[in-house]
Amino acid sequence: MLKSHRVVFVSAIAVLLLGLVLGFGAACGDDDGGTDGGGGGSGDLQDIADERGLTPDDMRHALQSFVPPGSYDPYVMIASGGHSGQVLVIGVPSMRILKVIGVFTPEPWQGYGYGDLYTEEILAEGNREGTDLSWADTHHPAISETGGDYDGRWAYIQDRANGRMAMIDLRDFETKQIVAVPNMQTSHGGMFVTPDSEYVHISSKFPMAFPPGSYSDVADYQENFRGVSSWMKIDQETGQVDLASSFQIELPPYSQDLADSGKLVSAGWGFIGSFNTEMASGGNMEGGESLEAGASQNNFDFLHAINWKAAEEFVASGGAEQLNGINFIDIETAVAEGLLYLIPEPKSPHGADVDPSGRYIVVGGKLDPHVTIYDFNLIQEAIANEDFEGEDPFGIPILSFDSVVAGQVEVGAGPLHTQFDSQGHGYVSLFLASAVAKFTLGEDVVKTDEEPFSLVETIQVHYNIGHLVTAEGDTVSPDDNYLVALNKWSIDRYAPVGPLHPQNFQLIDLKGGNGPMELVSDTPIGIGEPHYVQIIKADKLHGIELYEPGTDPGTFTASEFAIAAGEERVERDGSNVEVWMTATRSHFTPDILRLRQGDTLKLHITNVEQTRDATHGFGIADHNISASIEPGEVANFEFTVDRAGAFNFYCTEFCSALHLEMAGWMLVEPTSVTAVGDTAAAPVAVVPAEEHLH
Ligand code: RUQ
Ligand code: CUA
Repeated sequence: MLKSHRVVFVSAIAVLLLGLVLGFGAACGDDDGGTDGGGGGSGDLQDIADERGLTPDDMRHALQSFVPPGSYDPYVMIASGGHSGQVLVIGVPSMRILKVIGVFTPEPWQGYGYGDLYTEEILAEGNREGTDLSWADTHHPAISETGGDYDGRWAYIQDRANGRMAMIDLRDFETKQIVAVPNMQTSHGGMFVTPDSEYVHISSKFPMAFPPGSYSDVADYQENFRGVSSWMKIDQETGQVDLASSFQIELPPYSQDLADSGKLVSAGWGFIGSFNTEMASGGNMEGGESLEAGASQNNFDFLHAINWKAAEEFVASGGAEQLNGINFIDIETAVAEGLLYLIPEPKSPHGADVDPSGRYIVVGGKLDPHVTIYDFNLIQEAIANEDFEGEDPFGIPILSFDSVVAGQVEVGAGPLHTQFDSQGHGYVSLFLASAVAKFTLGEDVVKTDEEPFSLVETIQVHYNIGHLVTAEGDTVSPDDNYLVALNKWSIDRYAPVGPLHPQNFQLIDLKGGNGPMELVSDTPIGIGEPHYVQIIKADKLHGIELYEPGTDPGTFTASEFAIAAGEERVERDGSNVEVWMTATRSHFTPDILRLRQGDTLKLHITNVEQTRDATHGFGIADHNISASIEPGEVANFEFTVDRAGAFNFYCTEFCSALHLEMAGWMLVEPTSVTAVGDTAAAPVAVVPAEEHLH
């Protein structure tokens, strides 16, 4: 991939130079072109650059990120959509948004949560008892892996705000499952998958009052609040989570933070950072200090090291309890079984990232200018030698800091998250410095002649970077070409669109890991605040072009409600009306639905097309119903018509020349009509709907 990227790049440069020499493009007209600086009017490439005020660097950057019309990006980014509750799909290097996937928030274009039954069921599954959520704060997506490499089958994303997770099928890029994770109110650590997608991990952000469902004052934080680390079992056929085979490990009431999966040498382990080991709980108007101050006292918080493989065996042996439908291992048991250890991490840590070799775990310190790099082999030795510096208030052994640290690198102010290339480099985001710092890991993985554990170079970004990502950066074999900085603030980078500014994704060229890093492009993201993203090689994705005829997209199997053209029918049984409808360019059959006020309508619509992109929408006026019925798909609706009237329905996708004509009527006859002059409502005979229907 890297090679072909280089070939494309080199040939693009060649074309540019050729263009400059030959002045080609002159065929488009040899005039002076536009004088308004708008560009595009004139022939010679240098003229275009001059007119638009582009420097040679700008021109090179344009070529580095340009993907010609009709060509595909070599990479696809699966990005969190932040508090939009959605997931974004973005091409790299063009940074073109390909799709916004409806996940936790209803999405009308995709007909997600607007009457279509299977999507409404998915959204409803995410509601814990007594809740009715229609948003989420999506943070960290995880693409499924085989052998530690992305395999392009499924993606997972968690809801920071509500302790939930969702699964997206990367065949149709649609959400198939939302799980309200038991015993967890908020979430942060994860999502990450284990190297063969055995589990997808999610841990709590803030601890919750335990047992779940109980009340406790935060004055009793240490006694009554707990966090959890959840290992959600992935069904290898569907990619969905099987709650009954999943398990949780109880954690102390610290704020568990970013987390990552071990791989290769560290396979079978997971790592979760934390802050607020002070167990502060706020109270700044009650004579206490704010949470922020209380949680920043200690010089060290704890990286949690979890042996999930051993925990899995413990659960299989029947050792776990049950807590709200999930296998549950309490702290005491986890300690006794050697499943849980703590490792000191300096000053308000953030980020916990395992390098491609699986040996190094890199932690940033929000209030410390260093990244701290732990060695998994040393961690194993310290555990074997019981090299502990004590235990925390919950009896969890704390490994001695000096025995497990491989190195520290001073990288700059506010290090958060680290990504990797294949050359033994880490790239860490510096929130306070608004920069990305590149550093080296241990000598066993450094493939250059740079010093191990040293700062290589830094590049400025704009501004306040949170996460960053390299292509295939969470796998055992990252690529060395692209890095994207996910900046929280854009300040002055875009035309003002009011006081709420977009986030800014900046594409950086890594030059094969050999640097110097070069800023290539800015992309505004005006859809919530994305946190993490992953970038996968596009050729690992196998998105389908069409559904097989009559598919239920919820299960990817044949729908029992599918019909072929000519099989349309209407059946009435008392006040229950069931309609099997087809959609094709450019009509619905039937195109009149005759109902009586109070009827319950079950409507099944099959899109009988098998032409790529021939999607039909379905919207009914005044009913909050919007469906997207892709070729081959069957969509189902059920609702009671409680208002009389003649309601127009139509195809919401511009599908054909006669798309505007692709419409019909839902006629809901009143059950009673008040005649003019009547003083009281009197029932008036209406034509029985059956007579119309059959
Ligand atoms: S965490 S930057 Cu979820 Cu760093 Cu967002
Ligand atoms: Cu079908 Cu427009």
